[in-house]
Amino acid sequence: MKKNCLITHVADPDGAFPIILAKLVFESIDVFSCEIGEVNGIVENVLKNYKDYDAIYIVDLNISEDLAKVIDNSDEIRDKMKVFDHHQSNLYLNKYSFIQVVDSFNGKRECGTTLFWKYLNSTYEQPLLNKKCLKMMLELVRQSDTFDFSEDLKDDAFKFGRLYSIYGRDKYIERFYNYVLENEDFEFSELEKVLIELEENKIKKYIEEKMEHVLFAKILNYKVGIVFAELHRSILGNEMANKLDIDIAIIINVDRSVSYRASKKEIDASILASFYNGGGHKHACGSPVPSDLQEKICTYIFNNIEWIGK
Ligand SMILES: [Mn+2]
Repeated sequence: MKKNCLITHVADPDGAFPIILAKLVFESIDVFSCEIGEVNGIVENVLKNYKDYDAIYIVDLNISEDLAKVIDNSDEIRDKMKVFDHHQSNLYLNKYSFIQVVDSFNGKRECGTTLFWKYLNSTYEQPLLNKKCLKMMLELVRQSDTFDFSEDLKDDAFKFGRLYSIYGRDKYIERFYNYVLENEDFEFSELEKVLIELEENKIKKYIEEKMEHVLFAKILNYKVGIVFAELHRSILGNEMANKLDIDIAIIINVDRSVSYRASKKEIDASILASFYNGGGHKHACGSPVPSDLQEKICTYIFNNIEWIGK
């Protein structure tokens, strides 16, 4: 029997839930989790072994147009590829038959997980996909990923997102995969409620501290606030965009990438992200950091530095 392949990202629950869904449906699955900047490289590697796979799914990420063209030129590879993405800046890739970019459907915003669920549910007979607890968790992921909140679920959506950092990615996936197998309704456990409260206090402190270190500048005529942070980038970005007198909040994670957040209607932060080789949504997007950034910082701090191998 052949395997399936799933390529998704490590950033948030919208990259984790596709793995849970795939585990519920497929017996054998190879999972590749990556950063935005790594997608094309990972896909190119996977394609070297495409004959091993029945299907190759890419969820909540997209590939470059050059790579899309390569795939489109091979009937054999194209038939195996399926891309599910909800990022507006990738809508133009819909011209490729194997790429599906949907921002919203019937007035409801989609996320990578919901698009993948719809595909799996309409293609495979797997009753687990329709369990009440799973549908509730998918809705919580969708709301926190798209900020398309409903009054009754907004709090729970935030709380469910907190569990991603509390458990850590692997444990989070394990916990909610097992949860679907063992439960009908979704409910936070008593322990989770306590942990969420502790985590929320910790995040509040972290955000307050970061807000004191914002640098103000202009880039491409946008008034920006820049901060260095590795954690809670979405919450921090929204806090900055809403509370500071800026057009775009920029959060640099030296290890990973740059995040952009905006809240004003007339501001499209993805223009700035695209200018620096990234992309995403109008109000939430990202771009890669230069690969030699950390070396450059070290050289700037330590003018006598000499590099030695590992
Ligand atoms: Mn997403």
